[in-house]
Amino acid sequence: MTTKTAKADQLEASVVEPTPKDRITADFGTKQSNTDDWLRVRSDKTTGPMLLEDAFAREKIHRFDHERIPERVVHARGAGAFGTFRLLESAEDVTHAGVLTDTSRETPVFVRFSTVLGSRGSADTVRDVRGFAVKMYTQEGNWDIVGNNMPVFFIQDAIKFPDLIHAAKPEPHCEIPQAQSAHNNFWDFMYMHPEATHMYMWTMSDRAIPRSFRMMQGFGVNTFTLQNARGERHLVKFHWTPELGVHSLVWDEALKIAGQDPDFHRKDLAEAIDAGVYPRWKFGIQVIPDAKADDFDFDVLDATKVWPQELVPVRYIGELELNRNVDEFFTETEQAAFCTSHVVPGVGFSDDPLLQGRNFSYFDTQVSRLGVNWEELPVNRPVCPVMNFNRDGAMRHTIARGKVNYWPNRFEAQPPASREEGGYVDHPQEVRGVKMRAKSDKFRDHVSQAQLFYNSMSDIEKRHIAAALSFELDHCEEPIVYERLTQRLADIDMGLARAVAAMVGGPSPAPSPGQNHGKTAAGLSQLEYVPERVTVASRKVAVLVADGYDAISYGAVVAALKAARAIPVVLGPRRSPVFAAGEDSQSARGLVPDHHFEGQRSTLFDAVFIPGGEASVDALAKMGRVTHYVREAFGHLKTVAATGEAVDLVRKAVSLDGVRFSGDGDAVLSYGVVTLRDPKPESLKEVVQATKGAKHFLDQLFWSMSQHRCWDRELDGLAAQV
Ligand code: HDE
Repeated sequence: MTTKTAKADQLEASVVEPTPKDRITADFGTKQSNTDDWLRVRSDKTTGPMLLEDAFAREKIHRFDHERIPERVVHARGAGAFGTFRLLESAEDVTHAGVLTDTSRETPVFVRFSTVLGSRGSADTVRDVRGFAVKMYTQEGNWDIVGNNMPVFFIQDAIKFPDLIHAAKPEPHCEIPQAQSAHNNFWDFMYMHPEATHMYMWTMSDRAIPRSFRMMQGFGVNTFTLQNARGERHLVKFHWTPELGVHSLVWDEALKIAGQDPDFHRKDLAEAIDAGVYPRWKFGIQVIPDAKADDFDFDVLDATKVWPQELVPVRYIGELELNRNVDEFFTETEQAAFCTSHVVPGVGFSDDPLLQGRNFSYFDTQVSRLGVNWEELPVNRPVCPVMNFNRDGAMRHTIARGKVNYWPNRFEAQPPASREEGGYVDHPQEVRGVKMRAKSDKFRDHVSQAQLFYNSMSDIEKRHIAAALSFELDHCEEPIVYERLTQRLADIDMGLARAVAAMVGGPSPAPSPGQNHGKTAAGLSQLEYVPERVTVASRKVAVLVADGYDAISYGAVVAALKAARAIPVVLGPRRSPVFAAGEDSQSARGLVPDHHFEGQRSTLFDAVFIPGGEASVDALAKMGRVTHYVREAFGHLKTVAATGEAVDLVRKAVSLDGVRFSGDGDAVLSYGVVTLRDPKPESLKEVVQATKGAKHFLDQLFWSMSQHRCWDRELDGLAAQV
């Protein structure tokens, strides 16, 4: 199902959908009778030379030779989808932008998510920032919010961007490593730029390994402005908060998925949309009136700082939904081009020195990647009329009728629009100062917010940050890099610095002259972002079966999962029919698993369920891959569920004293392991109320899955090394 929007209608005009009745032609339209053999001189015995005369063969090869365009210099790997933006509450007190004041509108959007460092063919699950670029096709023109899944950035001034990216991308002498920040140059740069301290605490947190694009926040990062009809200007930050909560992979899982399914995130997005579980985000704004810009300890134009929610609350006013996959990756996702400078009346820029530089960079990069007429490409075209006297250039498509191509002209044709006609009017701003290469003094504090972020993490998140830093610095073989960096960590937290130094080597860090201020702020720990209601929608559950499985518990659990829009995926020893207890090929058609055990690893699922059945469980218990499945899922803190005989299989696989298993008849949820030894139909009735402390098997299963991971398993040292 697709949602009809003005953009969908417009794109339809560019769509070609060949039917079996169509015949292959050359690009110039002539039908071709043979597209497989190059024209050549053949004798009875020999295949002779090929003829240059074969225009069709040459055209085919020429077109192929030029299929690639330069990949994006950063954010090369990404995936996108179309959707809609709905305004739930007018923000007319702060802006006159139609898209933020007219609650009756549905604005079509295109969103592209990306990693930053890797090439176009790199893996999805690497540790990295994720891009979150939104193009709103508004009635007043395109508005691009080109954001990330973290609210701050590494640098304060755009002039540093080439250095940052050179240091972070593969090293110049060997082009190693691909899509990784774990190398000398990256961490050397981080040390040399104390302003990066806050941001690398974010990239070392679980935010850098999201479970799904659908489960991460988005932030505009830079400080933009909004103007209302009275001409008053406000500074603003943009937020996208996912309906499904903010969730991450665990590191071991992220590493494995990079090999097992490098397309994990792009598949996840496309599959969820195809399944009709449309991802949604709330849209929020943080607003500071112009007159209050100086009221804060930090500079409100500094992109290495958040605006703590205690000081500037987030006001949620809209909703974004993605509901249509692209028809063709290259023409839509790859040719999509975003520009921070694309804004609509009512939205403007601040003097944020990173934003000012970005406003120059994006248009420029699109010209080298796509050519000067890139805004005419179907995915980039506004849905409102475009009229001006920009002309010509490579690949111009528009045919502009008329005698003049300049303004003013004798016909008074196509004059600029007045404010009343919707013309963009720049906010009049008084500017004074001394021309020099320096920013305001408030830009100099690089530690307070790094501390604020670290202090606000839960214990589990702090552990993960220490582990991530230990992994990354272990990849830096030059002592000057890891020793200086661990000393820098002492400015944030002494315990963290010492723990990392003990892992990566070098002297134990000396105490920092500064003190940790001890403050925390809301909204920084991702564990705060839980869905408003218990949901398992779009969660993937591996259901492991072999011949002789118990059809009753299988059927009840699978049906309940499907009803809740979770995605059960059946795995068996082979992808040909498997029979339930009491069935055989004479009496039944059997169940054809979606995959065999070697085809899909546990890493690709959110939970594992094994129904009982004596013969099935006997067979599964003898397969090392199945034991590994359960151990690995347990080690990755996922819900593991079993009924009947499978309870013992799970008990043996995880072999842990800390996990309490069910007695006869009871359903027990312990450390995210949900078991029911005696599965009678009445004990498997549909989900009643999945809440903490629920007694019923399906309620326990759903509750446990909705929690994403069982963190207690890790905190109590039960998670097996996998
Ligand atoms: Fe970008 N960035 N960036 N960036 N950025 C690009 O534009 C740049 C920055 C972001 O899905 C490039 O079209 C400079 C911050 C995203 O197509 C390029 C600076 C944030 C995407 C560029 C920054 C971003 C890009 C490369 C420092 C978060 C992918 C290809 C001043 C708010 C958009 C392209 C997509 C892409 C320049 C910093 C986000 C070269 C100079 C901060 C999501 O123009």
